[in-house]
Amino acid sequence: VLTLYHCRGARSLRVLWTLEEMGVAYEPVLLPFPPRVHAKSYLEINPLGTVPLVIDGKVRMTESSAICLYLTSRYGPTSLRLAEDERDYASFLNWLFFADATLTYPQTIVLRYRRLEPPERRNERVAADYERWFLARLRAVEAALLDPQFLCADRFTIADIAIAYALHLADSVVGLSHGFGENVRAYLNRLRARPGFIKAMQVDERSPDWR
Ligand SMILES: N[C@@H](CCC(=O)N[C@@H](CS)C(=O)NCC(=O)O)C(=O)O
Repeated sequence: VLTLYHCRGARSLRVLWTLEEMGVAYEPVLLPFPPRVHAKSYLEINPLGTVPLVIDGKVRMTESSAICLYLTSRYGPTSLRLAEDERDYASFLNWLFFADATLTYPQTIVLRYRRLEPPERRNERVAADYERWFLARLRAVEAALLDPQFLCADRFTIADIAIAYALHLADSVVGLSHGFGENVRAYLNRLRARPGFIKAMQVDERSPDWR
């Protein structure tokens, strides 16, 4: 059975949510955050020290959006994925990559330099710069949701999971939801009401708390 290494609130929630939406069987391994400090033996399995890590037979993956894409092809067919000949396919791929590289990464800088570093290493100027950077990029999501309920193809897909996780992180961990527009706020609330998200959060809440 597929194994998912997860920490509370981490990007591995994207994978957890996808597994729950698809009804794929998995075994969660719930680690304290950051594992490289609080679960040192994890470095023997994943030298990067990061979550997610998915082990599925001979397959081993560490990038959250790529894992979601893998699951939809390996365990599909599923409406969570767009086929290459669908009209919004390019946009689907773009949101999937945008989610981590553009919307999640700057938040990790804010979190680190505002909260995680010891007080003498914190740097509010860096945190504020990256907060502004994140909120400026978020305008692309606000604009894309002006009309539709979902980001592509008028249906719920892993592009929504990837982006909604970044919004969930901003709201529940980093504390940046004051910058959300109305469309983004309503979208996140809608997606959080999905049974798949609720089930994923039940597993997430069993993970060690680090906040
Ligand atoms: N781009 C990767 C990033 C993975 C990553 O950095 N995960 C964070 C948690 S959200 C982590 O494990 N950090 C612990 C560390 O850096 O020691 C992804 O999308 O999965």
